[in-house]
Amino acid sequence: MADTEPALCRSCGHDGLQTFLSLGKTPLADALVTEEQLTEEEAVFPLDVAFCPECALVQILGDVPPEMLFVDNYLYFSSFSDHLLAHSRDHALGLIERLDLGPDSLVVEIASNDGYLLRNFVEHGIPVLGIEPAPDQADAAETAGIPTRREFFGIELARELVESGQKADVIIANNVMAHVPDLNGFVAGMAHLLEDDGVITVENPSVDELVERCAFDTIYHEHHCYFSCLSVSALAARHGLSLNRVDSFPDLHGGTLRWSLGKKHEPHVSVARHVDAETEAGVGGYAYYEHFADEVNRVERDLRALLEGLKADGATIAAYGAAAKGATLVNVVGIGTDLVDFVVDRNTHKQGRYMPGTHLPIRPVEALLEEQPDYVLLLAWNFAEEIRNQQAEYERRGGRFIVPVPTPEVLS
Ligand code: DWN
Repeated sequence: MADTEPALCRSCGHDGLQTFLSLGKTPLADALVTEEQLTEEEAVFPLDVAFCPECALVQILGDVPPEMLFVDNYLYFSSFSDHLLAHSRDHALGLIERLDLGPDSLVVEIASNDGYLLRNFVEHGIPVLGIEPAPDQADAAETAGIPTRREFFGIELARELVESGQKADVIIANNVMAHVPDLNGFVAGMAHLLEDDGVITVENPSVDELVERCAFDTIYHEHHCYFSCLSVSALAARHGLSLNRVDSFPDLHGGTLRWSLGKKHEPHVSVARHVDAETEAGVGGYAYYEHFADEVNRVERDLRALLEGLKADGATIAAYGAAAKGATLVNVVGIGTDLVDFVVDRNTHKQGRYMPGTHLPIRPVEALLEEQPDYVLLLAWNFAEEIRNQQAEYERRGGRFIVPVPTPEVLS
């Protein structure tokens, strides 16, 4: 997009987008740096967030090529969170029971990662198809017995699958619809691939939770969109799909909604409940977002002051979770090795690398007990309970965790 042309809404094409937050130019959140790359210049891209007054979609401006985001060195594996695995299992078992799925059904997951969710359907003898362009994750899925197409999903792949005789009874799209540059092609593809009485479930963190928790760190280049029931409903209707159910998971990824879509208009009472709540809160209007930047500046200021104060008092500080959100936080706030000595992460693919931008070294979680830093900044704050349970010994020895949002604070 040339600088002079107005950005168009990713959903409805409206040309009057209203920018309400600029996080500057930041490196790609999942582009963890190897030792050899430390001296190389990292690609940085603007991170500006806008609201569409026509369809209420919140979105970032500008696109980064998907291959840069999800193929070259994509290190996110879903199976490193017990909480997410349990959530996914509940989701699968609920669908199997509610839709009476069996050996004649087909369940398709878009962005199936390492098979973390589809494995539950395979265990029940239900045919599945994973769609995952990241090679290492696709390898892990196929090793787990999940047939996987290694490409990005869109209307073209949907047409190819239908022409080969495959239509889906269930399409699952968790943490992916927010990630696609061609949003309408993606939704049109799901509608085309879906059986007439089929169900699509889409999960993403909700934009109102992002604003209420000041979770600006969940804004990064792979997250093109930040959805509400209002914007999902408008997007779905454009492709002949009805928003038929909304389920809420406040403790997943900082507040996730699951939207169930179908070709039949059969709205559950949860739809009106959530839409009315969003309307009442003002999620469909610019005023809801216009002071968000001030809140972000407050968190940046207070977090930096907290860390600098602890360091001035001679404390040692580490961090937990080489998360994409952690990359946004350390780069926007400016948290380098002057404040934080290292980051720990359970994902073995991330260990030995460095955070993008500020180059915090990433180590195995055992380093917390080896080094016993005085404080640990929870970059993966969305898994605070799971991590604190896992690191009980660190806290028993006197270590303290810090959460960065909605207000930076040392946990007791
Ligand atoms: O959209 C996305 C969100 C939903 O998940 C993906 N594109 C990328 C990812 O974002 P993230 O990297 O911020 O997500 P997580 O899952 O919050 O990252 C947690 C990090 O913490 C992972 O690197 C795994 C790690 N972890 C750990 O080391 N020990 C996680 C848990 C639960 C643990 O016990």
